[in-house]
Amino acid sequence: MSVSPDPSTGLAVIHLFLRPTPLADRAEVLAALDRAKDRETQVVTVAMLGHKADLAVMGLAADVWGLRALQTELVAAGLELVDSYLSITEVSEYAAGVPDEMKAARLYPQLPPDGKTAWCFYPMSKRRGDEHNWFTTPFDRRKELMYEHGSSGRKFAGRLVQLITGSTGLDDYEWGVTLFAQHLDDLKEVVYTMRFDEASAVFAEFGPFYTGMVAPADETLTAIGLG
Ligand code: 76R
Repeated sequence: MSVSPDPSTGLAVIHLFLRPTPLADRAEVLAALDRAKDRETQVVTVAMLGHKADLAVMGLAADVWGLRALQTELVAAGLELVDSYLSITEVSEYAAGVPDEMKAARLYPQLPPDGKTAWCFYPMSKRRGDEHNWFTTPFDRRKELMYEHGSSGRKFAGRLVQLITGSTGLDDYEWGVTLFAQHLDDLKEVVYTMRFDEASAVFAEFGPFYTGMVAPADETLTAIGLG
């Protein structure tokens, strides 16, 4: 195998959105997921709601070829890949001063969190318009805005786990946002609340939203008709 272009720190994260074809084979899908776990890839399976996809598989790994193998084996098992997103874990430049423990949790998250089965994913960027341009805004001002953002996020402590992964140069938006909560309305409330924070109200641009329920792989496959 060629030298792997693994992230120098943290994990690569692939969100795969899939749909069973008539050739889909439940045992092969389960075997592909088990093999990924054997390669130390963290795998989260989600039964999706709505037409965008039936199944989401999140893979997190230090080893990028391992993520490629996961994708290859799921497609070989008869799943059609209808969308995807690639990003990597990161410590935000505005969180440089946080304790090492918190940095480690951002770079090496343990997923999925217990009891939080309401799941959504969306990609987002910060605006680069003539009037409002995040990237021409001075660092200290951006830091203030992110501080406001963090304070508003902390009001959801215990109700929500967020994974913000960087994708500038890797995929179409600048970040992937993956949220885990107990109830669907927790997802709605946090996103709605943040819309009023200046960092989101003035600067955020959002891609499509994907929503579903986190469940063990066998339960997820049964739910999407791959019994
Ligand atoms: O890492 C930290 O917890 C430190 C504070 C913090 C940073 C630096 C933080 C806290 N976030 C940070 C960075 Mn966040 N976050 C989002 C979204 O829908 C929207 O409007 C935005 C999507 C949510 C829901 C969310 C939740 N955050 C970022 C960045 C990177 C910016 C950069 O580096 O330029 C983005 C794009 C982003 C977006 N954030 C929190 C939350 C929550 C709930 C918290 C509080 C976490 C806690 O302290 O428990």
